[in-house]
Amino acid sequence: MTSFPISKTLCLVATITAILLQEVPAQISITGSGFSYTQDFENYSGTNGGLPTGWSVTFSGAATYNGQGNGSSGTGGVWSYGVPSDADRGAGALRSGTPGNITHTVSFINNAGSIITSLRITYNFEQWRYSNTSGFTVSQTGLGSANVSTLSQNGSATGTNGTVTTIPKTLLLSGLSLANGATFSLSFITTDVTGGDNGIAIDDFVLDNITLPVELVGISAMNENEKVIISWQTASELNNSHFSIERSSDGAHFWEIGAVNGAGTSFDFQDYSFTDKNPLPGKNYYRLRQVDFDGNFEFSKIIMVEIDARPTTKHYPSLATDVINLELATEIEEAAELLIFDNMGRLVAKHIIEAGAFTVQFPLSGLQAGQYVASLQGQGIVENFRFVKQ
Ligand SMILES: [Ca+2]
Ligand SMILES: [Ca+2]
Repeated sequence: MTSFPISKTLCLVATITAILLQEVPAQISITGSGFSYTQDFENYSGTNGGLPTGWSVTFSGAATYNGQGNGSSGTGGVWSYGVPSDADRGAGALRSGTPGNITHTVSFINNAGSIITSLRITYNFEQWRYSNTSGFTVSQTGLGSANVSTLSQNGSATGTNGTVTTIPKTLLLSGLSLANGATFSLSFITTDVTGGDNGIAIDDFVLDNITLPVELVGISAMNENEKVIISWQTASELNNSHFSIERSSDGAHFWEIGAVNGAGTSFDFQDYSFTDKNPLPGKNYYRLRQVDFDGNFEFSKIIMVEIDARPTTKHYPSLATDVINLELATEIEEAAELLIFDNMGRLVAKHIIEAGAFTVQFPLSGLQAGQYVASLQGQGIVENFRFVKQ
């Protein structure tokens, strides 16, 4: 009997996982309210990868890079437009033939440490070759409902082959709420209604006028001789009417104890301080309420300063006959003394106030009619008041 070896066919199924590494375009980092970005494209080669950092280009058709030129060529694709031998370049495109839509995009990231509430975009639309209607349609991502359509240019410029026509475009976007860490981009999409040869370019792109809301960079409070000095600083301000200083004894219920004018709108550091001359014994919680001109407000964080719980006394009557009553604000922790001096400054009576006392009554027997000064003295306590014995 012939035996046939069992042939095992091992099918190695190779699963190939294609990992598509999608390149995230580098973003231009907005670092603060004084930030501005200018791009003149003077070093732009018009070749693949030659755009400045933060810029990218995409094609709806075939990618075509034509290098540098003055607009005399009707070849579709990306161009670094400029007059030969002139250093001035612009990032351009000519929508003709296979490239289809050519889109230049610039991307930014908010690293200002605060939300951005407004910014300005400026650029020059340049026409380098003209045969019919073409232009840039400008769109944005990441800026919410901000309308950037006025940055679009539908090609009414008529410059050709280096006799460039420039149309300055500018747009201030306000009312933004661009979070720290958020990104946004602007895209310049070439449009060509009838397919003629139209060369257009972006040049002298500027992003500036970054405004942040009132940006508190520090708040502190210190006890100086039983007064509390509250200090704070802002890095920038937008429409800042004033700061209201609020105090609380429990950290929950706050009352206004004063106000300090704001700087309005400022891009410089501003220093502020406020002195609470009558802090509460014990814990004092403070916060700032920053109020805009339109009434919108925002609270700072809460800070706490502790003041020694020294007794402040209530005493009555000031026209006394038999007794003086003392009410301490809090129970005293250690025994104190009440010294009574006559009009000549002579010590005429001394009473001990036991630790734990809250209300005390002192007899005035033995004192003649006249004016006296009572001095409450104990650990950390010195408090004088006058009274008259009738
Ligand atoms: Ca330029
Ligand atoms: Ca130019």
